[in-house]
Amino acid sequence: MAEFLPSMMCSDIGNLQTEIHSLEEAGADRFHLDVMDGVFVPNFALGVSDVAAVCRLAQIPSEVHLMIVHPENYIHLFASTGVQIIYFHPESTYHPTTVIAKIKNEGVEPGIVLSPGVSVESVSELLHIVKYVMVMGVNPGQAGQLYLPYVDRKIDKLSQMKDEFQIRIYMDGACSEERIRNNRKKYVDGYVLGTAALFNSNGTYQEKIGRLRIAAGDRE
Ligand code: S6P
Ligand code: MG
Repeated sequence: MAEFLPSMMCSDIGNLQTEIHSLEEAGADRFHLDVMDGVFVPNFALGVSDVAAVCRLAQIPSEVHLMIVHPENYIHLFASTGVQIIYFHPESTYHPTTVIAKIKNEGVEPGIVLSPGVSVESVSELLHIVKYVMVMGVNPGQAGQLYLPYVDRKIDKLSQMKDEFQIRIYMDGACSEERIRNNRKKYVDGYVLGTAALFNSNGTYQEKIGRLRIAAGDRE
């Protein structure tokens, strides 16, 4: 069954508790929490206290997506919030394997995020030591962007490596109902849901996630 990961930077953050509750009722699997520093990407999103608040209020697990330079300096800070997975971009640090080791030492699952311009080949050594691989369908930094179709090739390539490396593949950015339906035959384990499928449109979260389950082939 595909996992659905609402991107909370797209939610109504002023009503966080209600949003969390409605999304959990609708069957969300994990909350996706974007952290931006204005340097690695030209934007700001959630901060440490927001991440901690979601972890405190939620029944389901959360994951943090660090879009910051030198993530190695902040692993302890984010691990202390209670997140289950810490994702970072390998190109945001000189030593990605040190970041992975730091995350593991905190008892948290490490994950890597591949921006559209980052190849599978350039992170192949890391695939031996992480299980969670997030492929971005847009450049990091903004919600509401158009999907970059050349990313399909990366999904196909990673899918072929899935058994060998025992990885789980996720997609972040422009994950629409149509994209989820088209990916049925691929090996994608889950989708970050932002404005393309879940937020800023009419209908309840229950209805929308229900439709996405059908699109993913998990429900008739
Ligand atoms: C983007 C960020 C994402 C977005 C989400 C937006 O830098 O990492 O997690 O919040 O993907 O989704 P959408 O459907 O608006 O592209
Ligand atoms: Mg993200």
